[in-house]
Amino acid sequence: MHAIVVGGGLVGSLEACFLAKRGFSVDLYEAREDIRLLEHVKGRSINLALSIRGREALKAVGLEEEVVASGIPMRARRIHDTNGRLSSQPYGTEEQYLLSVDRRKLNETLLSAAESNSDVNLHFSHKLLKADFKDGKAVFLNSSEGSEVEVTADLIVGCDGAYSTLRRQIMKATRLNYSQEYIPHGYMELTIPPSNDNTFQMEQNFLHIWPRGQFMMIALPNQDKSFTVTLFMPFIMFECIRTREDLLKFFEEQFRDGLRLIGREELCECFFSSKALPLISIKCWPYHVGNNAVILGDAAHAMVPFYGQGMNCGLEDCLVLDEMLGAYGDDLGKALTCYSIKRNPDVKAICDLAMYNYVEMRDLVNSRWFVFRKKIDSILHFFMPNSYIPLYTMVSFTRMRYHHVINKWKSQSKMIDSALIVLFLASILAPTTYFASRKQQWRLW
Ligand code: FAD
Ligand code: EGO
Repeated sequence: MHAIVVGGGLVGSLEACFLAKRGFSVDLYEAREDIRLLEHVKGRSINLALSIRGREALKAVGLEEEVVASGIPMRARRIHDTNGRLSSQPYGTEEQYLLSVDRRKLNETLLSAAESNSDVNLHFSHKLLKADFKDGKAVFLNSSEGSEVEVTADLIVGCDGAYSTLRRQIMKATRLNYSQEYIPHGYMELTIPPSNDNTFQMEQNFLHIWPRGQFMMIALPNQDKSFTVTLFMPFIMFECIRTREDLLKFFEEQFRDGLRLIGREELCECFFSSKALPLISIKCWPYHVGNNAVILGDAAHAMVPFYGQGMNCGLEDCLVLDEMLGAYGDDLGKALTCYSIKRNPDVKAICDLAMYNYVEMRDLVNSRWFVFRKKIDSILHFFMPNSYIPLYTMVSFTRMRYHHVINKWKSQSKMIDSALIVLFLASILAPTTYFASRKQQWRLW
């Protein structure tokens, strides 16, 4: 059988590997040039946090080891307060850590792995224009030659990101439910360079977080000993920072240690030469049409990045689709229907959790609260290792289905609430009954 994969990003290139393994002959079409041949790649986020779900998907195509070897483990969060004081909390046990991976490097690894299959052909500079699902036809614009190419296939898989063209085509063909939401925050990437003697300027095996309520900053380590810093802030605040003085004053007050590490000159240079990028959350349903097309990754579910799960979820999508193709063999229609039905509650759950985390982190007034909340979590987990598992742990370090995570989290919260009520009542009633019984005794006496 012949499959077309639209998009050669993280999810598209992994999906090509999966389909080749299932015996499909695969043609992958990517709108950009081959990033492996480019000096400079423009676009989003330089590094990403890879966790268990993404790793399991990579493992299934034999790439886990290679990717893990080039990533940097982040074993704990390190919280920076406004005075530059630090506090850290481990993510869990020895095996529970995030990996900071380079987006470009991971994408290159996946493309090369896909290409190494004799039945996979990669076509760069080919942009999907439209698709016709009646006869499984897709039309691409070859931007290097300015010509249009028409291709037919048994299966079209859309991995063309949040602004997916294939999704728009599916919308015209079927009753696709769709909703999107831009949040008030945007993000901007900055860099903490390596020190003069070429070492990391902060400790490397941490996810560094500067929680400040309305805005926040994080930093993930890179292999070249730099850190990529991401500042999340409402667009209106970005717009309020107009001059060097505004910017330096803001950083001086909020991120003094960060400012020193980034460098004043470099900060101003970078801040004023880039613009804040938007964050969008997208949900839709179903993910397939008929028996020949389906969307995966951001094309099916863009989420806000406040859980570090977008890519992990997209890679897990490939794993779930592969499971369905395995179970229903040649009946593509059934495999795609079952994929949509099985994946929907989980996709909805992680989009909601990501949005919930955004609201939660935004409303935490400062870093003290952040640390406090994480302490409570770890204390409860220490005393009830099986019945209380922190939400973050379930999402990032287990492959529990996302919608089961929400259910367990809700029942845990209920349990904690009841325990608190019992404690509260006991603390009122116990002394009262005690004194009441003493009074009784006294009367008898
Ligand atoms: P994309 O990476 O967007 O790839 C889509 C590809 O399709 C692109 O190569 C594009 O050129 C191509 N394309 C688009 N249109 C067409 C067309 N018409 N024809 C042909 N090709 C086309 N996730 C994590 O798991 N951990 C993190 O730490 C994390 N951090 C993030 C931080 C930020 C600031 C942001 C914005 C996101 C973050 N994510 C993270 C999410 C992650 O980046 C995405 O979920 C992931 O990149 C989705 O991969 P994708 O392949 O579905 O889409
Ligand atoms: C109370 C305290 C409630 C992404 C803390 C909720 C997210 C949330 C964006 C971190 C880690 C990978 C990330 C933690 C919370 C990536 C992440 C977390 C950010 C921002 C991120 C944690 C890229 C939320 N994981 N996380 O527990 O360390 O806690 F800070 Cl802005």
